Amino acid sequence: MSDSASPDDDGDDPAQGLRKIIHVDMDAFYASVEQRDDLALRGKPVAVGGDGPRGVLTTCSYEARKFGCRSAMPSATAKRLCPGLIFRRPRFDVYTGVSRQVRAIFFDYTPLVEPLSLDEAFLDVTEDLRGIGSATRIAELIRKRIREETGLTASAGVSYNKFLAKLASDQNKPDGLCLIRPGEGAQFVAAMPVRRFFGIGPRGAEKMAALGIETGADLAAHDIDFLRRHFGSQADYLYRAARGIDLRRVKANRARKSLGAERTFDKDISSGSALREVLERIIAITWERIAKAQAQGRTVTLKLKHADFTALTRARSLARPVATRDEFAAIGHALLDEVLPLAQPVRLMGLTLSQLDGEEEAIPQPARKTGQLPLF
Ligand code: TTP
Ligand code: MG
Repeated sequence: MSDSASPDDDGDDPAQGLRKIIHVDMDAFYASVEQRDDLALRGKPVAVGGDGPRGVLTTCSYEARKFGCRSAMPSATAKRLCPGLIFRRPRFDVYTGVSRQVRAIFFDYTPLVEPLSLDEAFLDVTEDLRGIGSATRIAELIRKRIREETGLTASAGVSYNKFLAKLASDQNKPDGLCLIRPGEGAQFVAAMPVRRFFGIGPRGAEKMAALGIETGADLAAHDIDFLRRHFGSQADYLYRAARGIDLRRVKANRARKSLGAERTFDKDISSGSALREVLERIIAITWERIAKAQAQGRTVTLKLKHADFTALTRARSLARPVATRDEFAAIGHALLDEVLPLAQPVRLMGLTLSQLDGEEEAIPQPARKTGQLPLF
């Protein structure tokens, strides 16, 4: 679900032409959990999300995808495409539990695990903990254990870098595995539509299409100057990606950047008192998450989205972490007071705590072997 995130290039490993990387991604994650837990949903088109007028699908089962239903689609559109679509509310606590179970399985094979979201992660198994040696074999073992221990299916991509492993995990979904061997990357990428590249969102893909770039081969036909002119800081990443090269390391234990919650209203709100009431509920939810994660953060950010989707944010930072729920709530309300009265009604409000400290925990990197061809 993180395809819109811009991949950062920091921390390149210069020796990392060839690693053994697995990308694991659960199939129709939220919807599969709902089907697992309710027999009546098995084999049926299922959507997870609100079915109200403002609802959108977080995801839907593969049965629903046959009708054209997709993640992030308005529920009204999905119902039109698939009149028999069954809606379920998301149960994040259950998904988080499954995510923990799956991560525990990963850690049996390598400490180098980089989660991208609840349902996907990169694993560097160049030197796996069990001495198995074959990344493909490890991927199959992991998929089998996920099936046995959670009752759910996952797809895996195996390759020599992150970019290719992620493309590969999508290739044979659901319940599939795909291996891109050393030497096969450039060819695999050449045929691939650029919209499937990690870091290229729908808008990026549109921009490329306007430049006549539809596939990896089209992208590879342009030199670095052209890419810099049109894609700025993404140019180096794209230049390499088009050639199946990716130097980014798997970053274990990436520190969480923020914790928060937001609400989209059924009807736009413009009254200050109504907003204060909603803010109270958001504070309660956010603080519960903060307490559970034992997170400490110094910056509180309030976000409002207007009916026309323009956003308004206000932030306040302390010199030390926010200490108590009361302090957190007071800052939240002070930020809201700053933007009242509203110039136009809002459809969404969110509150986050960021600048989190105390979550980093160094994991030693394995010794790097250079010049050695990995066994896939
Ligand atoms: P994805 O891995 O993108 O999707 P998926 O697991 O549902 O389906 P696939 O088989 O194609 O991998 O996202 C994982 C979960 O994240 C998904 O089940 C629901 C959630 N999600 C959202 O809440 N909003 C979104 O826009 C997307 C894409 C996902
Ligand atoms: Mg998934």
